[in-house]
Amino acid sequence: MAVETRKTVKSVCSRHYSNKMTNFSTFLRTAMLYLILRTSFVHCDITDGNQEHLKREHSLMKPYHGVGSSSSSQWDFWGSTLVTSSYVRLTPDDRSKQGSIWNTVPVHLKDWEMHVQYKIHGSGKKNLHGDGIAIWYTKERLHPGPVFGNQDHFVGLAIFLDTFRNDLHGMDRTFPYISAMVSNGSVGYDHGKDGRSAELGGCPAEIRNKDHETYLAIRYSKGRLTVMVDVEDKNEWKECIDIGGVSLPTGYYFGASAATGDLSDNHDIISMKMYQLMVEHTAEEESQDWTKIEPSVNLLKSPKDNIDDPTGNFRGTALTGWKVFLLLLCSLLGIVVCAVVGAVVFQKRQERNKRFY
Ligand SMILES: [Ca+2]
Repeated sequence: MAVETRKTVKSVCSRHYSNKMTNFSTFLRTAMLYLILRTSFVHCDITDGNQEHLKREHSLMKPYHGVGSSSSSQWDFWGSTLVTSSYVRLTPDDRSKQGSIWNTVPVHLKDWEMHVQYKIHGSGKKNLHGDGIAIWYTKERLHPGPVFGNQDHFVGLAIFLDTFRNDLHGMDRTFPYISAMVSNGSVGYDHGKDGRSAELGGCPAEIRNKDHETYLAIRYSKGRLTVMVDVEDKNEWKECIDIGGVSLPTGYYFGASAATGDLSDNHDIISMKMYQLMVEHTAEEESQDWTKIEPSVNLLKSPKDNIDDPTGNFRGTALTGWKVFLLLLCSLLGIVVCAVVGAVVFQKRQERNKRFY
């Protein structure tokens, strides 16, 4: 079985914490280094000794042999989608297009990480392009509709790479904007608000018209949903969304869709690579029927609550460590600031006293 090393979960951990130490004094660096290593090890310990396996039946890769062309194909496509040997174009840079591509094999993994390489590009100037791409893990597949080319009131998980601002009142955030939504079908996507009323979290990201590769990683493990982006050509992940208390079943399908309206872009998927995360579960969790789980999010569940909860204990521990680290960092900064201010005041007084003598 093939194992890809470029962006494993382990590297997510090390990259994520690797650039936190710039612009500090040597003293702070030493203290921080200890703390950073300590907290990042808490995260990385989880996958140490395990392997992250590429699952080919859930992955879409160049040159996309057999995609959609036979009954045994593992990917179907619909609408304006064009499959070439180097990219899957969900929509061209034309108005009112919709396209999607869907894995035909349901996912029976409890813990997984999906890496999506994509490219959004077009001739439209700033703010004159749209609408974006959505990545799906849903109960149903190939149901065209108004949400980035897919059905509304979907059941499952959606990650939106929204390139067009619909909500002119929501000027507190910049676009393109990446957000996540989990639904059991009862909640609709609010286009007018760019999905803000139901979003679980998000981040702005400059994902359009880049000369370099752009990536998105979606990780679901033990009730925790993490979304990372790599769009700055630094070959490192940046955290976008990280929330606990998320319930997603097995047996759903991965897909990607895109849509254009009056404004447009080329929305290309270069690859979707699915990795199995080797994570241990309790006997009770193993005996549960994971296909019966209803997609939901327990927003009231704090990381602290997860410590005794088998659905998220390791992340709870890590976050507690992270809090301790932040607290210590703030204390250190406070001491340094007080020392500097004190020294300056003392020096000024000395100078003033000298003048009197
Ligand atoms: Ca939008």
